Amino acid sequence: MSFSSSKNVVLDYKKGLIIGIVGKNNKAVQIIMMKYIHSFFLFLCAALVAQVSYAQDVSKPLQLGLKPAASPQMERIADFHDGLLMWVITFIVIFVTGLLIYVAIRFNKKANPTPSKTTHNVLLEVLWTAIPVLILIIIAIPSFKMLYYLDRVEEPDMTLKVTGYQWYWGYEYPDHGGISFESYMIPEDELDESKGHRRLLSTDNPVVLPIDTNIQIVITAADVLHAFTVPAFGIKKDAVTGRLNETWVRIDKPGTYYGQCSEICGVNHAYMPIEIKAVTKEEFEAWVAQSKDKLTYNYSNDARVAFAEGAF
Ligand SMILES: [Cu+2]
Repeated sequence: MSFSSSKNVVLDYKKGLIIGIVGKNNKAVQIIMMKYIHSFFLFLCAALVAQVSYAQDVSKPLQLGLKPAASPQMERIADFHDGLLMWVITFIVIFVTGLLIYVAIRFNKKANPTPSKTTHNVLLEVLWTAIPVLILIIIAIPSFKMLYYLDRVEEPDMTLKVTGYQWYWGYEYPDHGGISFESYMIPEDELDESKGHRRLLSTDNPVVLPIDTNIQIVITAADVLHAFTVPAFGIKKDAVTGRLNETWVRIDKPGTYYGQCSEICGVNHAYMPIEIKAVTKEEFEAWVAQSKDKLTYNYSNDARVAFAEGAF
């Protein structure tokens, strides 16, 4: 093998691999395999490049694992999943597979022609009850800790109210002069790539939120069940008519984040995406200032109550 350049090393490696598999004399098969392995290497390189260039919050083809976290909430969820849970399930899969293989070899009809008639073994029964319980307790302790962490924030800096409708989302900013608007998916024939629109994800009125701020999110629905879900934030909460569910987020970095309704809510369930633009605090204040008149309902609170009671 020559070490003159990394390209040569790869080529020699591939040649060696092919000759090793098909033998020295089969030239035609060697050429076909060379092509296959060549495309595989290209694919691998493309996948690596894609990994880097997709820093935006969009799922990519053949993606494995969870989306990159954009909040401490999602970071904790990912750590819990990739850490403790992955170790536990890997150990269980290896142990059970090993046990099955052992039993199939050691106790098949040929190897063990006269099987034992044993039906009870106290120690074994205690163990196979106690060990799973122990594993569940080990998982439950950090799991409950995290559930309480995700549940609510003690002192929120601001509140966003989300309402699910068939089939769009409504947003209100009670701490910012009652800015409120509705957010519809941009239909496919109106997508504008120059504006960075994404099919089934971009909306006409994206939610704008500041980074590094404890944001309380209260969620409800006005007609049927919906669910407000933003994977990069680690949020998935049911939107239920007549109830106000609560969660919170603290966004780490500016960017555009996407989510979708996650509770089947009717024929256009797939067409009510969530688009959140996370901006710096200064940019958020500027957005609030310019949106106050544009995006605030003109009627007063009394009018809203009258409206809700069916006065008009
Ligand atoms: Cu839905």
